[in-house]
Amino acid sequence: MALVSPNARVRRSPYHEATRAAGVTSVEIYNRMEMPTGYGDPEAEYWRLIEGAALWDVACERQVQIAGPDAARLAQILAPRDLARCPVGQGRYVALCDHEGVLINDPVLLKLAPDRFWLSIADADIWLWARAIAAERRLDVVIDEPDVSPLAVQGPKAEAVVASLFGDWVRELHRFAFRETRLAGISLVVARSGWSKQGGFELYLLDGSKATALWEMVMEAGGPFGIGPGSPNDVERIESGLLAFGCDTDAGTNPFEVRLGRFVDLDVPDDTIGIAALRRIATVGPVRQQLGVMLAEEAPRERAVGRFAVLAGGERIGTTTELVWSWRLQRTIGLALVDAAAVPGSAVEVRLDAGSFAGSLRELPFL
Ligand code: THG
Repeated sequence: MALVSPNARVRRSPYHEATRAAGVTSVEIYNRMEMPTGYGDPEAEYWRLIEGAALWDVACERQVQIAGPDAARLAQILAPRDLARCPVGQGRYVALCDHEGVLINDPVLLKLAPDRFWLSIADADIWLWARAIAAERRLDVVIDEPDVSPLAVQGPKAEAVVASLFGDWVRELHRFAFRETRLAGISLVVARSGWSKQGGFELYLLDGSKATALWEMVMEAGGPFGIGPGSPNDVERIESGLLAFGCDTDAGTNPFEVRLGRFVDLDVPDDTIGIAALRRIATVGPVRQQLGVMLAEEAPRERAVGRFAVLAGGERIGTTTELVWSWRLQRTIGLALVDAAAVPGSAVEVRLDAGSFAGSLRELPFL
């Protein structure tokens, strides 16, 4: 197993011992923390997510906590989505943008109290941004990273697993709704969320020293449902059209290009960062769009992470961002950022290291 050299800049997840014991074989670095990415059998891990229940260490989804009298104001300044009617106990998927309307993160925002929010962030330093904006606008808030470590239970059987631990009330939670509770003395937040379209929950552990205990309790409760270890799954997320910030986006991507327009409210207050730029882009239309790409049947099973040219009629129209082999579709599929004029269904050519392959553009999601 390739190991990351230990150093204080790359943090270990509090679930480290549990995932080691479960046989983790690879990790990536996300928010400067190790995130498990595999346990040695990608296909079994995929089918567990599609048909059963999977347990993911996603402690790297760190929480940027905004607390204090101006917390709600700062949240609205940072997020171009109307938060005025967001109730306590509800999360919202938000497209954080810079002043030019460029996407800088796509966190789940959780409203814990009228004056306390978490931004459950994707891979980028948002505490830095939030503190700078708060200081420049002279807001009365405290911004820090609390000891909170999400553990995801995903898959069609996740609800049964989580209900067996916490009770049937979890079945009533709508997407991104959450509740603070305890499990055998462990404080946590239970939320209906997770980076898959197979359904599931996230348990935000509020005390990292209890990580192994929590992992083991979920594994035990999940035993009858065939639960097993897994990790955020590239194949499922591409089939389902979920965005991977930093993978599908670059330093110029705006939310409209990557299908996040439905999470942007153009009528938020004028002091929301990026809103003027977003209104302009919404008027003239984005220049690129995210579409699926499916390689022809003859193309090899490919996993290609990175930007490979996509051509139509010999002209370069954009790049792929990630290609994977889909076990359900039995094709190599992927995501691409292409000219806004490109049409789903049309033929393209994708230039990979292994050669040039024919394919077609597809509407997202694939499934
Ligand atoms: N859970 C938590 N934090 C996270 C993630 C998570 N932080 C990083 C990253 N994932 C954030 N990105 C996403 C991307 C998509 C979704 C959730 C988090 C998602 N999207 C659905 C969609 O786009 O169809 C639903 C959105 C909606 O209907 O509001 O679920 O996974 N804690």
